[in-house]
Amino acid sequence: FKSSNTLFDRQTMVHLFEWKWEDVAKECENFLQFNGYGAVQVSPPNEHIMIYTNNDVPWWVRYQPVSYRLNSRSGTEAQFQNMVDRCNNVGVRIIVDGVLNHMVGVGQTSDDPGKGSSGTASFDGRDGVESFPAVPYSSSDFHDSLCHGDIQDSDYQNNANNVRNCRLSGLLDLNHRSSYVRSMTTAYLASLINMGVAGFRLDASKHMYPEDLQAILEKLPNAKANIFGANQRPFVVHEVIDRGGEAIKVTEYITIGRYTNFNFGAAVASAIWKQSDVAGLSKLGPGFGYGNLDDRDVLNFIDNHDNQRDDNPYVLTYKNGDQYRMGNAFMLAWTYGYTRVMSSFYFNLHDQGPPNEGSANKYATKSPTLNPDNTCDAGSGWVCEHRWPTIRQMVQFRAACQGRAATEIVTESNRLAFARESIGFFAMNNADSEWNRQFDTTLPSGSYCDQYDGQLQGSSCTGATIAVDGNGKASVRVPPRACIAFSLVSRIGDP
Ligand code: LM2
Ligand code: CA
Repeated sequence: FKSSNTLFDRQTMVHLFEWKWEDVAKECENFLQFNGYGAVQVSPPNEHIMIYTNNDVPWWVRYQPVSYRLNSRSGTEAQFQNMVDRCNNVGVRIIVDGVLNHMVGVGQTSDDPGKGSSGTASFDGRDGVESFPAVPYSSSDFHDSLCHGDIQDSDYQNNANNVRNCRLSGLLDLNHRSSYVRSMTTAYLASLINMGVAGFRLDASKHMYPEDLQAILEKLPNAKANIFGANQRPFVVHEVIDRGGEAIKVTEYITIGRYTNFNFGAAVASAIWKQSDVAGLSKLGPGFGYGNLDDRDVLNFIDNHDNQRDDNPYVLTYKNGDQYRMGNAFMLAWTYGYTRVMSSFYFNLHDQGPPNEGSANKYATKSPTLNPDNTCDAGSGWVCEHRWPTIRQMVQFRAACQGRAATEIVTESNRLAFARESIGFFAMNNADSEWNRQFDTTLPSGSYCDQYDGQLQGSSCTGATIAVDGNGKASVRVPPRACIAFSLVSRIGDP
């Protein structure tokens, strides 16, 4: 379950949070395939509750399944299949956000009565009723007999069973010890694999026993051979938040896939905020602080859809502007793990949903629109970090440098530079003065265009150019609080 199932030269996935299937399909065809992106993590495709509040539909309705039928705010089953096919046709894989831990919340408010019908499915999630005929699940499929209530804050430190058997913020907790629940969840994931998806981001894996997940995952078919080749297991990344000090640890999950490494974004943010030194990021990998396991165990990312919404995020987000660019650039230049780029919509409030077409159109999700420079038009409400010139070029940089070690590591106070052997060179200057020095870039002689703040357009460079001599040496000026990146991809005058 560890292999990303991406093409070899496409080594980053992007989370197109809340995008519609038709828009994802177009993005695969028009942009992702040309910019080194290997896969898209999509929002949960299953039927979910709808809540209308504040002239909006909150984004988190997607995390309250009412059935495993594929009708969601992002589109229908036919549109989902069409997206999978079109993305696979251009070599971009689809990773589904699988919500297996729970169904809906028990519902207490007039906005959220906990029952109703959504898409094609009716449901009644009220406490004790717990009926989901479109799966079907009934009250005996949930954990009420083991725990009838919510996970308490203290459980995270000292009661792993409660974290797995009690309700996560009021959400009805499925019992995956039951062979029936296992068979329903396996069937759901298997149907997606048979539609051509490459794998899963499993929501709330911390809240499910690894042995139950293993039983569910073991029964899955291989990824479709006509797309992925023979005998390929689906890719699985478990969402497990473990930043130390908790009863449940990421090590419990590494035999059944990768885990979401929340320690990575935390380390990068603290370095860029100068709570630590970016020079120390030269050790960011297995053994760096807590929770950074082997290369093949981790999915690394700067922020995700949850922690970007924290009151005072401990990670960098699009709201940090240039610092966010630096963080992503480092992640993509560095050798560690499989990487994921976040792609957001602008928000002020935690619950705010994606850009929508208003009440007359039942708050249907809007499509992103583009500026002439191929970034997303902020007026459409989408941030599209994955299209920011720096980020998209660093994704290409990463793709080009795949398999090459980080060598010639140079550190100074608040500064870090390294080469990706004979393919690329990266320097990050988090100090307040220019970093001007000679480096061994390991690159063939030539003239290179900076991919961090410029880009190669035909044979001209819109940013700084760097001359590498016959010994691979170059004098590089890295502006304060910025990076420089160049690679064979940005060699000027190459055919
Ligand atoms: C996750 N990973 O483990 C998701 O990444 C995260 O986004 C989900 O929370 C969570 N687990 C459950 O899948 C989000 C959101 C919550 C929201 C839930 C369910 O962060 O705020 O909870 O989805 O939609 C909402 C209300 C909450 C209420 C609950 C149940 O915000 O106040 O609790 O529904 O009705 C009474
Ligand atoms: Ca659970």
